[in-house]
Amino acid sequence: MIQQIQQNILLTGFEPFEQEPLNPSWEAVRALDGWSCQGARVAARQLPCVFGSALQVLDQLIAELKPVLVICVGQAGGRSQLSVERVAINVDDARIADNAGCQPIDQPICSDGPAAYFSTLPIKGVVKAMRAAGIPAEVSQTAGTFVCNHVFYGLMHQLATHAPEVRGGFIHIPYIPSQAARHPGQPSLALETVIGGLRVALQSALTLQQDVIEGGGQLH
Ligand code: PCA
Repeated sequence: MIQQIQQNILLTGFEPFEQEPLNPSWEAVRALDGWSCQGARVAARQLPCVFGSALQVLDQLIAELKPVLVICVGQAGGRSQLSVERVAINVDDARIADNAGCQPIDQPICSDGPAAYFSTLPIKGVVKAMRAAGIPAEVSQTAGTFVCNHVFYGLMHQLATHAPEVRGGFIHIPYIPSQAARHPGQPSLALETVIGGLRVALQSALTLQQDVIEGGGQLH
């Protein structure tokens, strides 16, 4: 009998941080746990919002699941669209303490790593497909310098050095409405919309061989 080997997609979200009762990144990715896309199956996992340990957990998950695609997702309160991140930079510079009370300032994530890594997702294609599906999306030029950028950089370093054939990237998502209700004036997107956008991202990342050539830059 031929045994079918199940291919895994690793999709991560974060635990809540900065006094939020929930993190929409975890709420969205856990809704996709077990979802099949292009013959691969989503394994949704939670990362701690802690410098260092988040990457230890991520590296263990990659070793265990041997995913064909990794997308990490995080909350970016204040943003209004799904933000497909272009680049991870080699620095931790925390405005607030992480969930373990650490607040690194101007520390390299990897002392012998390059200054930056680009996402290996077809970022323009993902944004185009999200918009075509009616989901507000943008290319983002910075993932910040907190735990999300830390995880994004660590992910790309791990893949570049150990599994260069595996695509990886990071998507920031806005608050969901229940959070924005406690932060008057802040934009939000419904959880269902975010989940739909992540489905589109996974589909595009597994099917688009090459990124589309389309403007996605910013003047400043
Ligand atoms: N957002 C934070 C860390 C965890 C999360 O969901 C960030 O943007 O760095």
